[in-house]
Amino acid sequence: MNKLALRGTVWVASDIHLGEAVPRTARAFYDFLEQARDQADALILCGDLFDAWIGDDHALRTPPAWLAAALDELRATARTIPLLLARGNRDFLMGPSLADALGARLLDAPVVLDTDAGPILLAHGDEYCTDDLAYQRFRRIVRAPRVQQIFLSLPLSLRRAIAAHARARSRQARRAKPMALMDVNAAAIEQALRSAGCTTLVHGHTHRPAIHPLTLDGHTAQRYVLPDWEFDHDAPPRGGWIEIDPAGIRLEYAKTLDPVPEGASGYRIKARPQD
Ligand code: LP5
Ligand code: MN
Repeated sequence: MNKLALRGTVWVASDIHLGEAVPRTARAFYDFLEQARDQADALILCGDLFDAWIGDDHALRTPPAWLAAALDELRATARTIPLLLARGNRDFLMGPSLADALGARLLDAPVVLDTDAGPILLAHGDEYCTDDLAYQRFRRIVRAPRVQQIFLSLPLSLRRAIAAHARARSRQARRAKPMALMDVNAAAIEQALRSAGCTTLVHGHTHRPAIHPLTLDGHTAQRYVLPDWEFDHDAPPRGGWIEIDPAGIRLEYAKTLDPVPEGASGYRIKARPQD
């Protein structure tokens, strides 16, 4: 099991799903990044930062405007505090070229974080949806190094078409799946915590933010689920993160500001003392 020591205040977010059709989500996320630079000692983005990632080359050679803006914001953050990127089921193809271009560090999750709030198992979370056999089969295929090597060797246009097809198939498959099937499996969670020697798990992916107490071999444990970010389509808007520091672990949600400060998204992620 990978381990990483991170001292001080660590913020963790996931499932922002940045893409060209979510400008308000991007704006709120950039507010979040600005505040992370002010208030955190390190930031971990724990998967599905991007709605789909088809290889570092397209991003670094000719990024579309939305992606160039996102890369600038991420680069500015990595210049200020350590920025760690873990992969999700949409952006598992993020690679070292992207990390290097951002000044960020790829984080090979699941990972045990040694923090001031104690040891924490951190994962994107899709690996724990073990009841979803079709997804786990898909995951095994697309995580295979040879499959990725072939995919990344394809022309960009073909990669875009395959990703669009996979997205369409996934949307269609999800409509036929019961919600419970697309959640984490309790036994998988217990096994993961037991193997990691942890009683705290932080993950995203399910878009079901919550703090779940559980009992693990007679000990109390907690499972924190990170919020997804959506400020463009659904109401009410949603976003949030986990804050880890010597005082413990807190699940924080984006708060809508009224009145909206000039030039801001209207969703001050965390009220500063002067707000
Ligand atoms: O992503 P989301 O939220 O819709 O649902 C996920 C699971 N689906 C996925 C698939 C992704 O959305 C696909 C987009 C990836 C883009 C980048 C990579 C492109 C290809 C890379 C090749 C190396 O993750 C969904 C879960 C759900 O979470 C809840 O946990 O249920 O799983 C599925 O829907 C899987 C389906 O059951 C089967 C999907 C078949 C897709 C066939 C694609 C063929 C092309 C693959 C090329 C190798
Ligand atoms: Mn996900």
